[in-house]
Amino acid sequence: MEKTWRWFGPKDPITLDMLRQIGVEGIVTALHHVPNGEVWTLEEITKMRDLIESHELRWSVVESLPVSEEIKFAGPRRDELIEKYKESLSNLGKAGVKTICYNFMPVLDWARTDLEYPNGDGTSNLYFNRAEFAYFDIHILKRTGAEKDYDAYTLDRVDELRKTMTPEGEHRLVDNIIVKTQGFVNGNISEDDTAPVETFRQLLALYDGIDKEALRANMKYWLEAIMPVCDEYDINMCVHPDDPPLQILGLPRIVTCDEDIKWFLDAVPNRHNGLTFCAGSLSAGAHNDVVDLARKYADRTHFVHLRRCQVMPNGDFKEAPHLGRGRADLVELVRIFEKSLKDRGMERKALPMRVDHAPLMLGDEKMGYNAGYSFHGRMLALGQMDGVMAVIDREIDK
Ligand code: DNO
Repeated sequence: MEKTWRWFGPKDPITLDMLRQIGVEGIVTALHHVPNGEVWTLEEITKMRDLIESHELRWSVVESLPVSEEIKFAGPRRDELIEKYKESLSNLGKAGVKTICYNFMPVLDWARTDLEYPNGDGTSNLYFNRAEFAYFDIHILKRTGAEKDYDAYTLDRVDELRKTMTPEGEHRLVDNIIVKTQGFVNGNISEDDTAPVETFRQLLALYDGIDKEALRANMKYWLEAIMPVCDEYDINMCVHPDDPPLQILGLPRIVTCDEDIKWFLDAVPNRHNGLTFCAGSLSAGAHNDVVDLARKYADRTHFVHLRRCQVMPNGDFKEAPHLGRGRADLVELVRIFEKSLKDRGMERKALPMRVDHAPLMLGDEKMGYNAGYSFHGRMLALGQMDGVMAVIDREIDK
């Protein structure tokens, strides 16, 4: 696989020159300054591509070209926004950037409650505490009927939490769940939103009456509309699984498991309609056998995120070090993807892979990086995955 790295553009303190030094081959980025729903012009795309290429790297993947909420919930501006999306796609195609990651999660791009959960060795990772998330839902968001979505054990934990929760604790939860994790991914809420909870409630209301079937129909409608452009420019679309792959906040989620993946691939049976195999997100669902999913869907996978989660008996999950304890066997996944490329007569570099979230370590915590995107932690993980790939490639080529 091609070794890529998520880079947040010219303002990223981790520079392209630094990335070349650590063996990165391709860049994963987006035009983060273009507001969600606006067209990515050929001029802006070319500027970014040329900047990357001037450092002898290539722009391998767009992560993400965001799908506007109105496309997801089928609002009145849906067709207009789809036309804009198609224009952005054809501009990317003209510039030769042909792997596009996106997600179809309503409102919330991804969810964590703790961004610096101590690992006990001086490093920290991202963490999802189910009880804290339920507390946010029930006592901060005050979503009608929220209690019904949690089991008795989690509700007991919420009651315990309530006894010790402080205003600062509540603020931290809001910040982690809907501000810090969302702002930098072109989310709906930005760091300077003065009333994020209220904005968030309004966003959730947009999905009143949209169930799983309706969201699936909207995804199919959207995919069918954009496939002709993808065919014309040979663009591979790859949806990111829902993170975590669970139903949350009463919202429908439709990329969570084997049946969901099969559904969207079959609904639009075009090889340009594919998957971002995010091992981390999939492994956060105890129902997913991640290795089995990789075997099944390797040939429709256009982009790989290597990461693994450890799921606790109480429903919490923790992001584990890449070669540490976790539910996705990353060595086996590398073997499956490398072998699939070989079996299909494809170049090893034809499939971009990036290490995903990694620990904060060795001073990362002071750098203000976007949540999950440390430098030292990711560099270590990339070195580990690079080593795994080298061994697997030798094994496969024997
Ligand atoms: C978080 C990421 C997501 C991902 C998008 C893809 O770290 O995994 O924000 O980039 O969901 O559209």
